[in-house]
Amino acid sequence: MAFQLPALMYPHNALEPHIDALTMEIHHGKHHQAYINNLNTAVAGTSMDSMFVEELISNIGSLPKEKQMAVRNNGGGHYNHSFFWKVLSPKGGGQPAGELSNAINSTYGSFDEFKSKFTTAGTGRFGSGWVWLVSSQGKLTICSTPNQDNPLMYGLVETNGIPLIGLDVWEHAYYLKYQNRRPDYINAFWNLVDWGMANDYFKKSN
Ligand code: MN3
Repeated sequence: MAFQLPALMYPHNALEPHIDALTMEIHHGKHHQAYINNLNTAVAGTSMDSMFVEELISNIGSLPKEKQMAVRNNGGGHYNHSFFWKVLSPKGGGQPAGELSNAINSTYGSFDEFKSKFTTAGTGRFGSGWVWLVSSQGKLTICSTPNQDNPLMYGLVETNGIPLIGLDVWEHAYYLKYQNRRPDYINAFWNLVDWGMANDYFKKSN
């Protein structure tokens, strides 16, 4: 069974004005689809094509050597974008509640301080990559990964754990609306974060 593009749970224009409809259309329909096409080409005719993408990218070291880079880049791209579409919500924004709110406050002092550290990690990522809030047995960490790497890639990245939120800071994620102004894009992102989902992931990670 080949990997398939997941449908968005909202229309392309639902995240306006923070993320514009054309960016969503191209990002989901072209960029994400391209990672899936390349992943399918890489795993065609192998047992990898019946695995869950999470399973694939968590075990890259055990895959055939000649497939590892293609799975890292394209399996990573597929997982990261599938996750990202769920982090974003037209009803998002505000602040986390419940256990996650308590954990953010005790780890970072306040929600504003957390936002500031996450923003710094995003603006500081040189070139293309992602910034994440990760839980490892309830311990929160902000980390950033290059290219399509992510915290599930055991053995390949510095910080491992369960992603609670993730932000794509590749230029293709924001260039049409924000051009070179990555900090403005990150600032707008806070209006879209689905903290309810992040809190659910956090509870499952403990
Ligand atoms: Mn992207």
